[in-house]
Amino acid sequence: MRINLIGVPIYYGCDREGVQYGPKKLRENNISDIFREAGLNVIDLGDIQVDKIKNEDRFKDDKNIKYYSSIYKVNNNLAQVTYDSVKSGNIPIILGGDHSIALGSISGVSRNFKNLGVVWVDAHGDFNTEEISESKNYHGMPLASLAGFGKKNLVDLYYEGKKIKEENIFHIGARDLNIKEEELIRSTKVNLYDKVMIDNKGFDFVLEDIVKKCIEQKIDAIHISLDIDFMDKDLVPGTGTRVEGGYTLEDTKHILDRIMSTNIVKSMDFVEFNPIIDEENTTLDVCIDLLNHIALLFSLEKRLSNEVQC
Ligand code: 5AB
Ligand code: MN
Ligand code: MN
Ligand code: MN
Repeated sequence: MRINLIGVPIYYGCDREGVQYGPKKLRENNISDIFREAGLNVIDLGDIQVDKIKNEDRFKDDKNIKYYSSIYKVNNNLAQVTYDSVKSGNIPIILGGDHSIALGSISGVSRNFKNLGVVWVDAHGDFNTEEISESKNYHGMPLASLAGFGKKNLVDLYYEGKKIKEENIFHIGARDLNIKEEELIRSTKVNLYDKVMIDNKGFDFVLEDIVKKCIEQKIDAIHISLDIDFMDKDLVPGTGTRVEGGYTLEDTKHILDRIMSTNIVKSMDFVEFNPIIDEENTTLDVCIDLLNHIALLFSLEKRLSNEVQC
């Protein structure tokens, strides 16, 4: 088992410059070494190419999705890379970039795992379609495409058909949903653990419910899509769409601990880190801390699987 790092330096999904420098900033801070020092084999596959598009051309190819063609192409290429990675038994960790990249990462992974589960950790639903989106920014839409809603070409990206069953989606942390987006997501079988529920029932209830459903539904692999704006706005100044009332670094680690203890987490997105709006590296430090924790959890998993083989 190897970790494959894949950078996707794109800001077209959020239409705000800076988030494209996330992968570079993390590499400057030795992200590969973090995994290597945890005892893991790691190969950095470099960046997916993102062509330069002028701001004034953002609506040229689709009146309802900014930078549509570029988002399509980058995600289609990314899907091939994540598919190849998981097919070879490796674990791709996709570094955004904005959250638009989850369309490609999950499309690729889902081609290999036929009953994939997705744990989406985020302050936002990312469940708008292009018709109901107010901003027309695609980073607020990828989960809807993956579940089969909205523009057909995006639903059919990489291979035909929706990529994840509604009931295999576990969304944790929503506290800023658009009205129509909320109507849409609540009309589906998506498991929505929003702020009201988390604050009432606690994280342990939520996490045990997810693990129980993964077993009942015979989910064969889990992809975690981690948007750092899940955390409170004061903890992550270096992200574009901050929301108050959010969660702590420890809460985030707690989620990772429980979900990764299933030993079926096979891929992950790490998105929405924008180094140019960061304040005194506050967000960078949080990201590095989280990535250290993720590396530790994968190394524990590797050790356990070696023991089982012996
Ligand atoms: B993120 C908003 N719902 O559609 C929209 O950061 C925000 O990937 C989307 O979760 C935030 O523009 C997308 C208002
Ligand atoms: Mn998001
Ligand atoms: Mn978000
Ligand atoms: Mn965001």
